[in-house]
Amino acid sequence: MIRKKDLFLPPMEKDIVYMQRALQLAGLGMGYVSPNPMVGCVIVHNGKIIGEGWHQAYGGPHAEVNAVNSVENSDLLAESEVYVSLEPCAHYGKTPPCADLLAGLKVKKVFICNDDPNPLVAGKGIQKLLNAGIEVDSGILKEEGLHLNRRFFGFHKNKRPYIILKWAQTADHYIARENGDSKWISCELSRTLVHKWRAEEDAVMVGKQTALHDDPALNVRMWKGKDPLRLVIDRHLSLPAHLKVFDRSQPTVLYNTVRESEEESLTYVKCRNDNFFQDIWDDLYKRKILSVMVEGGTMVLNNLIAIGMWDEARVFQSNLSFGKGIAAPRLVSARQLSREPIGDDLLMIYQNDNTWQRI
Ligand code: AOF
Ligand code: ZN
Repeated sequence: MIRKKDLFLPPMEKDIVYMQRALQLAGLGMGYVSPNPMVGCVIVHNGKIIGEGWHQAYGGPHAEVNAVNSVENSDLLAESEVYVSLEPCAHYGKTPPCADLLAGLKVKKVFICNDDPNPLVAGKGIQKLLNAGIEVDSGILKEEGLHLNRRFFGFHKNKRPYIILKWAQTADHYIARENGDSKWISCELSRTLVHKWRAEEDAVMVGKQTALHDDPALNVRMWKGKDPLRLVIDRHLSLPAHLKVFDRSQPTVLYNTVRESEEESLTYVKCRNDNFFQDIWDDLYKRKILSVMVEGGTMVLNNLIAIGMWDEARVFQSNLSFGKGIAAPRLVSARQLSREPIGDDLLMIYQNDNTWQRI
């Protein structure tokens, strides 16, 4: 919470601090609001925060509504400044337009972090505020906002999900032993973190070999959150039915070149052999899947790296050495964003410099 000290901040610095808070609140929606963006809102009266809110669940009230409802003395609203991390919406969707709400309250000024790429909103939300005589300042902490909602912005711009590659490698850069066994390279804390990530992304993907040899459940067990959509690549539909990915415990899509069908929570999507991945992204775009975490194996990871079809990579490096085995993927056009210890491992996060410019 920002308290007394904000009274003494110069204007620009105060705007940054309040927008930082709006972005922090927005982040609380992670894993619950997709395919909507994460949005936070802070209402300030005379240098004091009098209301806060964020978009908490898909289909639920928007950030501005929650923030306005949290204000105890609504008489203060007309004298208040509003900091919202996304351009207030201008359309009747699951809720009425937030721009109308703020315009009706006749708030003093609205500070915005990012414009909304949604064609129903883009520019129209700001215009509604201006038409109501409300001052608008947009673009505050724009880069931070783009990063927070990189899945949402990337999805709308590129018309495909945001793709996160994830793998664990040994200190000597092997992803598996010679027999394909890749279990237990990373430590328990790293594996827990992967479960948190699964709850944050809309879908997780594995290739045939990983589904077969590791038999992963691809659900969220070591963390609290929703299970992602499971995506399995099995071009010739040769995977045996006893595998966990077929247990119907959570929605699963099998991408193949053989058939198209839907039974219970198991969906088969037929892709063209020569356009396999593009067909997958097109299908996921239609399903409004904003993000996919690719959990292996080596072939899928290497294929995606070779065609430059990834946005972010999260690589755990353990202190084990195998001496020989299957080489870990090597990223191309990668820029390291961070490097931090996770238990006994080192976690390195990279972004793809080529696709990042397009977000
Ligand atoms: C806002 N504040 O907190 C969010 C906004 O279906 P609906 O009614 O929930 O509308 C979803 C769209 O509204 C979404 O695609 C995006 O353009 C915008 N999200 N806008 O003013 C919010 N979450
Ligand atoms: Zn809204």
